[in-house]
Amino acid sequence: MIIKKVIAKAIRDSRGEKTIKVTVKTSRKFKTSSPFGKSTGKYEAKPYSKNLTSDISYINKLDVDNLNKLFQKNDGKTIAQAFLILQDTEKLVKNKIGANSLFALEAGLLKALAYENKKELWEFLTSKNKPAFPRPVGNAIGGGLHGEGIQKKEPDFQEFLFISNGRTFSECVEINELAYNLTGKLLGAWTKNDEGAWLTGKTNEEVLMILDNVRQIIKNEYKKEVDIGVDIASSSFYKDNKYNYKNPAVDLNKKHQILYINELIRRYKLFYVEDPLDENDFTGFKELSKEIKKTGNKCHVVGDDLTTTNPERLKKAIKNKSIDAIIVKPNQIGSLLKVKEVIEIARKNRIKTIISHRSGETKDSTIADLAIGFRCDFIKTGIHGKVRTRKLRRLIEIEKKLR
Ligand code: 2PG
Ligand code: MG
Repeated sequence: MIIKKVIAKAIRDSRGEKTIKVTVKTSRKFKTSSPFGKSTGKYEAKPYSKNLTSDISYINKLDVDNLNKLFQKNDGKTIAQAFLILQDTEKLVKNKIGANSLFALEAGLLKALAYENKKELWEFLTSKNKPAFPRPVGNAIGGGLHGEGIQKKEPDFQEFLFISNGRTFSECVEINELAYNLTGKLLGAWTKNDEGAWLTGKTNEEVLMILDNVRQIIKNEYKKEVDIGVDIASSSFYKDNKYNYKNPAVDLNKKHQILYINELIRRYKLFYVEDPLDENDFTGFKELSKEIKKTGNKCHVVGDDLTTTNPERLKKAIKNKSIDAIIVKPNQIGSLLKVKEVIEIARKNRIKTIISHRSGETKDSTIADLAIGFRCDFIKTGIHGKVRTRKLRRLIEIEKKLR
């Protein structure tokens, strides 16, 4: 494979913020753009080395001969070889670019290598494994930092999620859409946030009651199955050792936060809680996990800001028995080698993986290919809006190809 050029430029994400797009040019062009988060975890890698402009200028000045030398010793015919190329690329650009840029560059290189091998990215990554489809985790209602509901009131939890269970991926997507539309009607909602999630002034519990209702309707009238989850994103309202709820106003200490979340899990049969405690509180996550088991409920305790797609933080979470599922956002860490490592460590330790979009998204659908290629258990994205559904459509396209 011969790289003719690598081009980086700034584009706008779905929130109008600037982010990076990288094009790797061989006999064809392979494009990848990075998303951008709003509620970023404290332990995420820096998106850019200095800033977006300096990363763009570094990539545009990259001497492609140095990259092409890597292909002389290694033709990237297997996925193991391709990852060795990424390893050498990382040495080459070390400390010169941040996580957003590194992800876009590495994904571009992998897509080009896949093409050289006459494969699409998901196929190349899947290698000899039988492709498995993730379950979609769909964002239906926004609150917290993703809020701005009626009269500037919103539920304190950042996301209310539907996780459908169907025979095929396409059916899962249909069930989530149905749940989303029913929710909009029952909420009487007419506005959405930038993830396409409904906005409301209702409290967490009022919302959960509606979602419970939607689940019942789907079960009784449509004979389909959907689970409910929440992304509490609790670090965004944790201050001075308290969880500062606004709607309604109440401060909870760690012990009461654990009791409160456990009670919500019991009352609304929650299947999934993401970041229920602060991003530094590995033991708090563990205590909640224990409480859930004690009450005999089953609910995934998911790390996002806690783990930030970082192998070392995941190992710490495993040691502390903090979580049984992890969010994987490639641009939280940048390196696809580390993304792969995180997923492998998770799988070895029976931790479910949820590859995820960011609040600021682009039309890029690389995470859909990665979901199949890395055999993720779930994919989290929005249910409504082009930049969200593109990821879902890509998976439906792959499903059709495999039929
Ligand atoms: C999250 C994400 C995705 P952000 O917390 O899971 O909605 O938000 O991209 O703002 O970090
Ligand atoms: Mg999150």
